[in-house]
Amino acid sequence: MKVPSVMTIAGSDSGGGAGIQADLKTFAALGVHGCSTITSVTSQNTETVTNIHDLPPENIKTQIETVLNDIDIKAIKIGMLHNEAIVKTVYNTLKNRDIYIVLDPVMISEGGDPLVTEGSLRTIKTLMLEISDLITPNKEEAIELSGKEIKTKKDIHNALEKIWNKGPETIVITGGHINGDDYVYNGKKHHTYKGSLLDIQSHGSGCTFSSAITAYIAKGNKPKKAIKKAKKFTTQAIKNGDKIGQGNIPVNPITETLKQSTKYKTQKTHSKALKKYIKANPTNLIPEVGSNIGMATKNPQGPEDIIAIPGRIVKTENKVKPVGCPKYGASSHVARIITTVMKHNPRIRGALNIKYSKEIIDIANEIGMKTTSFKRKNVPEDDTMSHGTDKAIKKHKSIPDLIYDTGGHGKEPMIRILGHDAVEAVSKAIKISKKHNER
Ligand code: PXL
Repeated sequence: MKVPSVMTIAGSDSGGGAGIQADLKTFAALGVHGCSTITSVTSQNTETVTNIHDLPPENIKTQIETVLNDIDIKAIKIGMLHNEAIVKTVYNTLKNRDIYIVLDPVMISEGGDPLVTEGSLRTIKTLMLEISDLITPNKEEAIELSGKEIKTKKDIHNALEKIWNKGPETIVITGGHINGDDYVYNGKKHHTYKGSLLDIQSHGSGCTFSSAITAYIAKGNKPKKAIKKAKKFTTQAIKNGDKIGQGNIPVNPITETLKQSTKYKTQKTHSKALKKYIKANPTNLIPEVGSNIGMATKNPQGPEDIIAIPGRIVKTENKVKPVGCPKYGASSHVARIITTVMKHNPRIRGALNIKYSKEIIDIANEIGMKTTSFKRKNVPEDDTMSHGTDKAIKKHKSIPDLIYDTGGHGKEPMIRILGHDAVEAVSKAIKISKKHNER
């Protein structure tokens, strides 16, 4: 099936945080084909807007028409319309077309710089509201559009109803400048979509939200569903933002998609490792407490980014058997080992624990593996895995192939095999198992 196409009509933010740049990233992350009509080119960074260059209305008209004449655009997002001539051009070009329009009534930048002239604002209030299907004002924009003060929830409802009478079928007053909740009205009922205020001075969240709604509408969602999904998407994009410059934090609409794809790739490698282990059937390596195979994604944020087997791998009737399907966050034990190893070398992302015996350590040394150990009595009991792994690596002065301990009171001795990924760790274990069986 063809991916749906959408268009953004908005300003360029040279700092890459808001405007066209945020819109196209959002479209890409949500799997729609994004077209763009640039209305103005802003000279901007994370702190300030220093210049705005408006494109000629004739050019804006041809950007829109040239795309629409060829591509089946399912929905259009409209953002920054700097002057009155631009508003009128966009209005005239779209008024007789039956395409779903999402309007983000942009007025000032996060840094407080005005992005529209008075003439633009006046015509947005009439012409743009008339042709828009869904609009996404923040609190200040809703006050401007409705001419009503907003202090209480009743005020929000009044403003929504007032704006609704001017044309848009669905209105969301976004909660970023209120309490994090979004307020939605569609002429029938008021809805509140719960959210929480994030303690992040973000840049581009409004653009991302309206673009995400546009993408979800184009993918066939009803407005209310599109708003809900877009809120979730935008919250992630805000949370994933980094301090790129000295000022506000640009949203990052792409990272969540990349994280999911990294998790998928890691899961595939982990699954390959587990299959290899089951096939080799190294029953001689399974400890009393069971084995586990773990692997972290690149750049893990916590145990939730480390995959392992929930009930470990046990030995039954001379077969090794995983107990449960591999899952992210399944083992804090393995997670602590891998997290500690990755602090020393982020490229070593796989680990596996096997049974300890002096003979197994001798075999590993004989076949040229680097081995090292720690003593349980020398590390704090509250987090033996992190402290023990750290101590062993520091003692060895590099990452070994395996780290062992000879046990403690009520604690089975254990070997942890490390590798760049789970497959490499498992391969090392299988080598040891074969040598051990040959004896
Ligand atoms: O976030 C509103 C916005 C929209 N469009 C452009 C912007 C900004 C905010 O800075 O720069 C081009």
